[in-house]
Amino acid sequence: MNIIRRRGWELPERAATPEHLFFNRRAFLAATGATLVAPGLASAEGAADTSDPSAHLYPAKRNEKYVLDRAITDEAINTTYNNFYEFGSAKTISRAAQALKLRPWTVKIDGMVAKPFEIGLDDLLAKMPLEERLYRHRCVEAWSMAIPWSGFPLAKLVELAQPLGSAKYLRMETFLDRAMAPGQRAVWYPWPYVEGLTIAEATNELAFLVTGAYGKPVSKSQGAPLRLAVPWKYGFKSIKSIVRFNFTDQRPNTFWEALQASEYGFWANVNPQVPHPRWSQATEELIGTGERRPTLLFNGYADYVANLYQGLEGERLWA
Ligand SMILES: Nc1nc2c(c(=O)[nH]1)N[C@H]1C(S)=C(S)[C@@H](COP(=O)(O)O)O[C@H]1N2
Ligand SMILES: [Mo]
Repeated sequence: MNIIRRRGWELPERAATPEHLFFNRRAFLAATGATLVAPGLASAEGAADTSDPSAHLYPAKRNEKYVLDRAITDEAINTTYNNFYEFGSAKTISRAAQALKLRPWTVKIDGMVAKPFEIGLDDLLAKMPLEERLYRHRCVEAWSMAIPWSGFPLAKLVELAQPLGSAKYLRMETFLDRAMAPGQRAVWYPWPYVEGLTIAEATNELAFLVTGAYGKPVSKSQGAPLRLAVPWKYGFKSIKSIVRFNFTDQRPNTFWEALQASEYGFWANVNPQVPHPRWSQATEELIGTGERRPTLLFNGYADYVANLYQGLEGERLWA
């Protein structure tokens, strides 16, 4: 991949191993195509879409409870160094992601709930208490960022959904639109992107539905207009551009697990002592800084979430 010109914050191959290494040749083709972007374009694309009908909701008031041990990642980096396979398997999808159409955006809530319903994103936003939280974000590829997300607790959506006592899991789904998202034409992936949590995880106070970032509506490349942030888990659990919340008693077969179960499991909690089958998770690169740091158990959120896994020691909790 020597022909790719990297920006300063991008990692050499030896430091980050993408989820898609399994499909390395295709990834290589996508990556080389994606670098044909004029320099300077990318940062402009990270800017807020002023036509967004939710723009007036931001900035939301910061909840000071969630503190960082590191600097916030530059917005220009966070909005242009992404994993969003719907728009390509390279990190440089921010330009392609501008094709994402954000309105109308309807969210379906169904399965084991009192009464299934659909709700428009702006109606949902009007019901939810928006706040800003500073969260760490740790990708399974051994890099991390720190982000000022805005949004609301996933627990508030669960409350709105009124799940039945029989529901054990929350299954979440990204849009499916092959015309809009060229990555979804790649038939070797199990589209649409699916993720899942137990109800206990989904109602933990840390589980957050993101609608904004950096004091404005969340950017397309970050998974607008509605994405998850579960910061104690590897980044692939934090599903982007969600259109469906399905309550079920069956453990969801998630996107990465369906592709490569031996490497990406359902639980995917961050643990520096449990290596990925192909690389160590002991340290991480803080994207944009050149710094490497020891990775923290549960990405530093053990006080909030360790109790969720008591009695589940027999499960593959860490990868
Ligand atoms: N729908 C969807 N959600 C997704 C992904 C994706 O490809 N498609 N990638 C995941 C991975 S691997 C990571 S690390 C984070 C990346 O979020 P970011 O681009 O905002 O850093 O999104 C996750 N959610
Ligand atoms: Mo990731």
